[in-house]
Parts: sequence; C-alpha cells; structure tokens
Amino acid sequence: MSTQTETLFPLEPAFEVITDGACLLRGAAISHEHDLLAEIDSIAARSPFRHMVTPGGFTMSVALTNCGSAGWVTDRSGYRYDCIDPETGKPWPPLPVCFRSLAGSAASRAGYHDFHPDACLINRYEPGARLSLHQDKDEHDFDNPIVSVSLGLPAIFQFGGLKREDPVRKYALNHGDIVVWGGPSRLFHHGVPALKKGVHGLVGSMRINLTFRKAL
Ligand code: MD3
Ligand code: FE
Repeated sequence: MSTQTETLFPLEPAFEVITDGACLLRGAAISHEHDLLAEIDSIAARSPFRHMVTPGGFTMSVALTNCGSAGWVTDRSGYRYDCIDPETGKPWPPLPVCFRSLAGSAASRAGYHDFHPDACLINRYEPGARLSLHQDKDEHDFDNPIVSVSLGLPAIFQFGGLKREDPVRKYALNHGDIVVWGGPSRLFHHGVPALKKGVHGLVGSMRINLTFRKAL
C-alpha cells in the first residue's frame, strides 16, 4: 500500500497520547461491540451487577461485577481482589476469549507487549452514577498497565496526577473507546462525574466500562 493511501485510510485507528504512558484508541472496540455485550450479559447472568459498600459505609452509585480468576470487591472491611464472588460464593465467570484478545491487542498497540490480565472489573453506570477521584492501587504490582473499554452512553473522564490536589484534565469517552494506562500514569488519580441521561442505540440508558487488570 502506498504511504499516501495509508495516510488517507490508516490501518490502525487513531491513537491519541493522553500523557506519558497513557493513550486513547478511539473506537477500537466498536468492531467487537456485539460480542462484548453478549459476554457481559452472560457474565451478569452468573455474577449479577450489584452496588457494593465502601469501607466508609457508602453504597456505590456504580453497579459492578467481575470476570477472571480474581475480582475487585469492597465491603466495610476494605478494598481487595477476591477469587470468589461474595454474592454467589462461587468463582467469578472466566475471562472470555474476546476480552483477552481485545485487551492484549490494545495493550500491545500502546507499547505494553506482555499484558496478561487476570481480572476484568465491569462497571455499570446509570444516569447520575459517578466514581469519585481515586487511584487504582489494589493490584499486586504496578508494572502492568490497565486497559479500559467504554460502551454505551458517553461519559466525561477526569484524570489528575499522583497527588489528589494535582490539576485535573477532562476527556470525553464514547462507545467503543479504549484507554491504556501504564508506566508513569499508572497511579494517576481519575474519576467519572455523574453520567448524563441519554439513550444509546445498542446499550440503552447506561454506560458500561470494562477495566482489565493484572491483579494477583
Ligand atoms: C487512569 N473506572 O474501575 S476507566 C475503575 O470509567 C475506574 O468506570 C472508570 O476508574 C470507569 O477503577 C475509569 C479508566 C481508567 C482506569 C484505570 C486507570 C483510568 C486510569 C488507572 C490509572 C490512571
Ligand atoms: Fe479506577
């Protein structure tokens, strides 16, 4: 293919550098939307979405479930990864093959070549649901990136720096967008302000976010 053709019709979708170590692959999950949503439904049939309680006693507005050999959980005793779904008493559903391959190829494109996630946290936002500014630091080591896939309604994504007080930048995350966070950005604070009302043609009135992690 000529370089001119490649410039007009790139083989790779747009790749936006957010900050050192982090990049945004706009629309990179769209071609897998049906597979992803079908897998999410079957995961939720086995390990339902639920509103967990934080150590401080607040019920999260975001509903969540997990798949993989470990899942992120919170209750009055703290945040942690657990191999057992506390709601069912059984292991979380396994990571579907299409989840693994999508996460692996997104990480590779961002320059993280040996990403083998063992956990996928699935967040479900209904209008008004939000996630306050936090760091993801319950994982065993921070050398691995986190890959995030957004589906459904658009959200504003905020991210700051290593300190909670660092200035915050905002990004719109749309259906099919994938973000890879690693290296110097791995411990940056981030959050999602209240989801606006709306209807997405395929997903309905919600937003679903998958985050792939190497937890254990
Ligand atoms: C930046 N989820 O589950 S994904 C979470 O949209 C979480 O549901 C958000 O934050 C969501 O913990 C944001 C994007 C994301 C994930 C991990 C990060 C951004 C990150 C880790 C470090 C820096
Ligand atoms: Fe997070």
